[in-house]
Amino acid sequence: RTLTLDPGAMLLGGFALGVAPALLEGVAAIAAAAPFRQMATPGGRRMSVAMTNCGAAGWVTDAAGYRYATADPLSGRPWPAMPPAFRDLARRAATAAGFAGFDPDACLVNLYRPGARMAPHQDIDERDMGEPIVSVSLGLSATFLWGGAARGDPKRRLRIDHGDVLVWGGPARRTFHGIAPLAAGTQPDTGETRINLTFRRAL
Ligand code: MD3
Ligand code: FE
Repeated sequence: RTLTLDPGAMLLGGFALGVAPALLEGVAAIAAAAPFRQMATPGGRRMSVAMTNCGAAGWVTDAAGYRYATADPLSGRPWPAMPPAFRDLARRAATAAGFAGFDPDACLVNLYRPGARMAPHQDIDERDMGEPIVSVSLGLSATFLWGGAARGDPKRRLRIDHGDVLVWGGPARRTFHGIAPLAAGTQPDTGETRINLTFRRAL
């Protein structure tokens, strides 16, 4: 199913199903070089989602704030390169959603275990907000929450499943969004976890 959630926001149901095994192999290789870690918010709280990155830049948070960094703070080394299968999928999804020409330089990899959540927020650390964001869901299903351009706007709930891709751009780019606490379960490809790949043009 392909569904327009809002102008500029599209759900491409199952778009990544065929390449999911290749994406998960990529995640394993990335995590071997740059392990998943639970980063601290600027306010000093540990995030429930464990994160790593691949690409020229990676999203990080610590006491100094939210930002993109070209090196992994844990190792001081550059983030692992973005696997070609990641970039290809992101570009095909962006094109299918009307954003031809997207070329991500950052992929944030989010690992959710049962109970992990992401509080509603905007993604505004990227330099050019004219570029879309492509998000790929793998493993356990989750409840995606999305509101509007203001924090207080009512939230809608959408179940997102293994292989689903969401693309946000244009007028939807500043939408507040989050993930409800992950329900426990088991999924053949990812076990007791959900993995989300979020492709951005950061620099
Ligand atoms: C709407 N990740 O990493 S993906 C994030 O499933 C993030 O891990 C969630 O929000 C996850 O920042 C949600 C869907 C998503 C991603 C980016 C967006 C929705 C978005 C950017 C703008 C508007
Ligand atoms: Fe986000």
